[in-house]
Amino acid sequence: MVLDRDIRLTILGHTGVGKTSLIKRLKGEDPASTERTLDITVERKKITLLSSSKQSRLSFERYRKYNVIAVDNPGDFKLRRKWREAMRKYKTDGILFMLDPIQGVESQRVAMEDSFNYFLDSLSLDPDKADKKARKKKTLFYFVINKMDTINNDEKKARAFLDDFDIVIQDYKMTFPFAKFAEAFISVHKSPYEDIDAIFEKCKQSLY
Ligand SMILES: Nc1nc2c(ncn2[C@@H]2O[C@H](COP(=O)(O)OP(=O)(O)O)[C@@H](O)[C@H]2O)c(=O)[nH]1
Ligand SMILES: [Mg+2]
Repeated sequence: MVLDRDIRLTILGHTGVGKTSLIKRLKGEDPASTERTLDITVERKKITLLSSSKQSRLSFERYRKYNVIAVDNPGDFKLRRKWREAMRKYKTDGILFMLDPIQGVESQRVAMEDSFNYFLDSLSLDPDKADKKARKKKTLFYFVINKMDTINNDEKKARAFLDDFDIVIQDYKMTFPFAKFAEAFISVHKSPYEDIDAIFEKCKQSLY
């Protein structure tokens, strides 16, 4: 009996938002030391979600493990075509798009637009076919605001920052009517493990 399930995520976002740090945290490594990411890297980690211990002993969910397959990507604009390559190669269940409230909005909005276009390209290089596939596609778009410690964990401030991306997010919603959308406010460096885990918990809920 196979209990394990996969959660395949592509981690995208502008340079320096904390993509690699998040993956390090997921793997239980110290996120404090990261180096510039120059290529696609695939990280795998088998996790037991915190909610599983609350399940009945008779429930499969209690014993189920999730293989998180996290595809880390470089954020520099010159390396961004790798995003499409990553999604074509590793057949993602969804995109985890990270944002940094202390970096400028403009460059991050461009990254979000690139993420939209490259994801569509990964469905088909024919734009019309890609749009058609997008209309039926069940997928997940998770917008994660990182570095909450730098804005005193002010969620109101973080929401106001996220509002600056609303135009693009609305386009995602129109293009992918069957997609699930989620948002999280974390600090990879400071959040307790439960808050990091909650991201993957929500991915599970959206995908299964
Ligand atoms: N203050 C703060 N800095 C962070 C946090 N997460 C990541 N960083 C820092 O942001 C920088 C870029 O992180 P990195 O993971 O390499 O970003 P990437 O380019 O998106 O992979 C590093 O100096 C990290 O230490 C956080 O939660 N709070
Ligand atoms: Mg990186």
